[in-house]
Amino acid sequence: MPDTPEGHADGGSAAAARRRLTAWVRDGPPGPFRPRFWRSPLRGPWLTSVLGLVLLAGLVIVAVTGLLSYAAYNPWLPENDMTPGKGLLGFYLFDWPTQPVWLYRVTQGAHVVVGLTLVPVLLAKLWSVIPKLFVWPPARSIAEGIERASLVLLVGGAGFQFATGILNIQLFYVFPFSFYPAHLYGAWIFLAALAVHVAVRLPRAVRELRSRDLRRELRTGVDGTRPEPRDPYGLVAADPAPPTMSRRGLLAFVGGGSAMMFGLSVGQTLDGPLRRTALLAPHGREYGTGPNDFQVNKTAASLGVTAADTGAQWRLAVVGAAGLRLSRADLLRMPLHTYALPIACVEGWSTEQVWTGVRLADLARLAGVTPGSAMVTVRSLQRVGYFGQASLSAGQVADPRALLALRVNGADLSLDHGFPARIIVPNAPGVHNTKWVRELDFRPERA
Ligand SMILES: Nc1nc2c(c(=O)[nH]1)N[C@H]1C(S)=C(S)[C@@H](COP(=O)(O)O)O[C@H]1N2
Ligand SMILES: [Mo]
Repeated sequence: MPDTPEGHADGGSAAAARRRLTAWVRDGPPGPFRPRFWRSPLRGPWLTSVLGLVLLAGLVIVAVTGLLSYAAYNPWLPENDMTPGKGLLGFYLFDWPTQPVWLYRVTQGAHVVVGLTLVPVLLAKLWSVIPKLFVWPPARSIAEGIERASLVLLVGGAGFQFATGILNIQLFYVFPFSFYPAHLYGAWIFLAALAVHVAVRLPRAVRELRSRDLRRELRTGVDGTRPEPRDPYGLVAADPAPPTMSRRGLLAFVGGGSAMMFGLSVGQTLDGPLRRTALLAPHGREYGTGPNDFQVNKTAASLGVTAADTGAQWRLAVVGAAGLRLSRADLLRMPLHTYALPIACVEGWSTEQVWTGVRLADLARLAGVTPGSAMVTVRSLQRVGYFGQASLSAGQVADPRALLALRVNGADLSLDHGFPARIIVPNAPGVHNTKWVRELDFRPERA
């Protein structure tokens, strides 16, 4: 039968539909499944390799600091790690030290700031390989099918980790699961897929990187921009459009985006005037006044902690071999010590302040336990929300700088910073510096 316009002759529509279907099966459905759909003359293995290697270097920092953060939570202590059935994934390398005091500030600041900085690179990398998402047929062999399925875990895992991380630092808990275990499981899935991807592609990426001279690319404008030579992987466009941008322009655009993310968030890890540059820092404006004028994570009001709970009636319950109740005046009569220590939040921001209070080790002795062998579970007055309790290791309790702080920068703690008393432990994640402490429950560690 001669070709007829679709649906003109009786019976022709069925034949045309069949032909269309045959063409779909052979060449893929129309649109992005057809190679000629993708026309950017910049796509190619060299560009993908440049973006991939930059991304890899950054992801190594994000992954290492992320796993360190897991260790920093002292996940083996009660109350600290609620991940169900974590098994081997709950692995950490060492007990988190109290020394140097700035370590978590640096590692967690790097985790968040580098993660944000990588967002433009990740998007550009995905853009550079997006034609591969639509490759037709979906798999020519079982091996290829498995390889492509592993990319679902890689891309999905990256998307999940970046999305949950960014939503969490915005305190925007829209996901229907708890951040901490989800980000931990997601990390292992993503890292496993990434390890496979790197093992398979790294040699190729390094080879491709040598195929063009970066300095030369950075000197080439739009006029001199030509597509990369056709590649066996199908990244280079089959029918490239004339360039509207050079590779230099693309790299500058991505690099500029990353520089902007870095520049507008790194200030949240610094004290002093540069802190005000952190326009992307989500908690930028919730400060106190006077000596208490520094970042507040959750306000007392938002957690239902009232001035009445924390007034003259307040007593600290100290539980151990002995049990006792102390008023704030009792605590102020004990030996007081002053140290400059940072609060370093898992959300990336950090700040150093000067804290005055009673040593946890002295309170342990009052409770009849020996510092160095006892951990403590700290419980707060708060009635709603998370982080109302946390456990500190025996090593943390024994550090002379680990305080039940009563004052900050020479003034009484403000209600938002944890009045009447809060925990400050050197090098601990901010979330373990429990505010509005109600009870210190000392017990032998690993009993
Ligand atoms: N009771 C209680 N303590 C808490 C929190 C909380 O939500 N409730 N937030 C923690 C977190 S996540 C951090 S980073 C620090 C922040 O202390 P700040 O608000 O005084 O800066 O407090 C910690 N102590
Ligand atoms: Mo935090």
